Amino acid sequence: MIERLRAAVAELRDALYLLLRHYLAQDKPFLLRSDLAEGFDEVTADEPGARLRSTVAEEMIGMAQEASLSGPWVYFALRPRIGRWLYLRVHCETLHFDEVPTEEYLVFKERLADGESDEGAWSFEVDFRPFLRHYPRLREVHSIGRGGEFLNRRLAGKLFSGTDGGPQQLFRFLSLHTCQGRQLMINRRITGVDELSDAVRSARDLLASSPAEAEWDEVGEDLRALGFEPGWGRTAKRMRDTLGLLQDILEAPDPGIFESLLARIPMVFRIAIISPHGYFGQDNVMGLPDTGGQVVYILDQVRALELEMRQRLADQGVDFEPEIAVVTRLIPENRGTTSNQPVEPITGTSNARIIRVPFRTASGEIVQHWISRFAVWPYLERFVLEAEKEILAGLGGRPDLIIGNYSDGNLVGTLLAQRLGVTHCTIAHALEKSKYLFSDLYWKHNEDSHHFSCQFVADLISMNAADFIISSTFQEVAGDGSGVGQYESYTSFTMPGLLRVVHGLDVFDPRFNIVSPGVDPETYFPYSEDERRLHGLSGEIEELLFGPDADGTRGNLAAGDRPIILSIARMDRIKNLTGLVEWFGENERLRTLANLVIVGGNVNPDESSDEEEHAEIVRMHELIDHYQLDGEVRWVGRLLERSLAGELYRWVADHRGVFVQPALFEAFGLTVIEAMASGLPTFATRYGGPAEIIEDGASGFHIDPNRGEAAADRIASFLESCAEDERHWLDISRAAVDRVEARYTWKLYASKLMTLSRVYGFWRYITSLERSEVTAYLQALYNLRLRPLTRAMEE
Ligand code: UDP
Ligand code: LCN
Repeated sequence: MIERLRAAVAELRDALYLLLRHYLAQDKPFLLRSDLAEGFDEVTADEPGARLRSTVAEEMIGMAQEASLSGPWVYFALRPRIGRWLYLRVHCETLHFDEVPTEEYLVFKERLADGESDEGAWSFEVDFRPFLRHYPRLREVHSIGRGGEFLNRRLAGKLFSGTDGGPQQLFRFLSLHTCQGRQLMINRRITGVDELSDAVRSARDLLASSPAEAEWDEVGEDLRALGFEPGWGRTAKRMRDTLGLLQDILEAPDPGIFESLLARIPMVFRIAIISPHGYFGQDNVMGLPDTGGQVVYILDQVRALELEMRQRLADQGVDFEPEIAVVTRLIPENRGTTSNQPVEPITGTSNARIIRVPFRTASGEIVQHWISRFAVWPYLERFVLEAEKEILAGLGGRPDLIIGNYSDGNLVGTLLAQRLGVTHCTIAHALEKSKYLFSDLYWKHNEDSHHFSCQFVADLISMNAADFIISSTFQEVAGDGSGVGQYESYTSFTMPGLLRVVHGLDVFDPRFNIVSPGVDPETYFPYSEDERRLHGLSGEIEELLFGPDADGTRGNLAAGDRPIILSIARMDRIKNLTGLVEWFGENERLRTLANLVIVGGNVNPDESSDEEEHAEIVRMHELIDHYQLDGEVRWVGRLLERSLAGELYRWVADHRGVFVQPALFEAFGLTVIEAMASGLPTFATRYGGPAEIIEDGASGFHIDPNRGEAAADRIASFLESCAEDERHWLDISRAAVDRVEARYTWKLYASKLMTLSRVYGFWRYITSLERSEVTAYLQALYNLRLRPLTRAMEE
């Protein structure tokens, strides 16, 4: 690129000069992708600028994510392809282009944001590249997020072909497994690989002559004499199959067979899932501050994991009831929830429970009230120590897997996993860094309210410490052709005066795995499955939609026969419910076609304790007044129980309505898959997960929340075409249901996660994967950067 740019300068000199002057004339230190594209369009509207069209200069602007400007210099951050970055600078007088190292680009940004100072010269620079030198790395974009698959292929090949003594290592690994003090898989009679091969042969012969359904009681004694223990299968047939997988591997290793064998090894009996912030409970918590989809996700995840673990153990003939603990914060001032109870069994499971551990002050007193997720940092170390004891006692032993959630849970998970030596996975749910523009560069501006200093350093630590990372979508990791992925935004960034991250994360890292969440099929199922419907709730739904405008609701739908445009969300600014009301208010066509129903927030601003929510509530009232929407909008300011929400989606579908998710950005968007699973045509933001969940025009529609008019027009045109021909509605509805059934189910999720935990658990044992070096570096980062920050918050 740089050579082509240099070569083009002679011919395009005037036009390039104009473009750069145009950018500099905006007098802003930073221009975003959209600003750069707009500027390019303006300059190229006439000659001589028009000569830049279809040249390398246009290509460069097409790749640019950002420019940093301080005359005469313009620096560009280019993203030529997903996950690949290139930094250039150009002198606007000489038009000389140079490629610059990442560090230099970051230093330039720091100067623009923070002014010239000597501080920059001594900045704490973080670079994880040296640790990755010998670490396997993906090459192809389409492999991103399929790390488990890749790692298994790559390492299995290496392990069994080289001098690493693969069979010997596998033998040692098989001898490791126990359950409640009982040996599993192989016992001490087998002392080496050759004996193992012989014993496998004999055991398979023996099992071939046993009845296929014979269990351990019948064949166990003979197998034990050969050196085997339970864990190979419940029935003789399955034991023989599993031994066959091992035999194949010892004969001629194949990564696929190897993964099948690993997936069967009884390795995961107990799991600890960490989610400290917010009100974590099973009832009456939705809509309380910091309490949303993450809670829904974890509770559904637990149920699915328990089923999957139980099934896998049973299939392998291991008699153990799996144990799962969700570890969260105990909040004495519980606001009508169970958040003050130390232990709460999780309904729909046999053995899973919520364990609550309080936050304590430095002097050991229990903190009584809720604390914003942005302010939890000083409490987490003490939480870790207390949680560790509770987990060990509650689970009756060490967990085999720790799953962290969100920045705080991921940090706690990291510290616990290090202390206990356990396989560890992280789930981000929503990375705040990409939600707020320049939240890294101008971190000091939000420090008192948001403490992004702690959050981003914590993210960096746990992302690099995790054995594997679960992401809900591809775009969460690596974005798409035009936008940067949420994880990708940690590749390099700077927080002036705190950290200069030259290389923080690599989206080609094989630790990333896309494992998408699902919907609870008992609650969210298609409107057409009439026999499963909760018909008893229809009175309550009609009251909710059409009952008198009372406490907790605003608006009364005058034309009750129109289809409904439904939106359900917490009332955060980013969810943009007020934006949707504004689009609706502005669009006469839409207003004559449908009613709008908003479920979220609280109609009474005085009942909101959250500043952002309060402002949104006030704005919502202003909009309804301004556009005089009381007869066309129904605002339900209370959160609905799941079963009622499920039936509401279906009721709206019965009446050929649609669902709209208008967020400015949505990390994943559980409501989107819930609505789709109910058969509701869904219009959802093109920023974030929904862009990947929905195939535009086929299983729903993408909308741009920054172009409300176009979004409202698109909804109106769809409703018009459905009024003319119902098949339009039916086609999208069917495709939405199919899409969710094929890709977003908890069953798929649990199966993938259980296989991954075994794959990474195995490789964690077999190779250190350079983790000891990186762990030492992370400990330094933790002690030298994060701890002082969290300590300072306490003073
Ligand atoms: N939800 C609910 N009742 C409500 C509003 C929301 O049960 O009145 C649930 C909703 O069904 C979804 C979750 O809250 O399961 C919101 O998750 P999402 O991923 O859409 O957004 P988040 O709140 O996590 O940002
Ligand atoms: C947090 C969010 O913001 C949502 O986009 C996700 O759907 C939810 O967590 C569950 O992962």
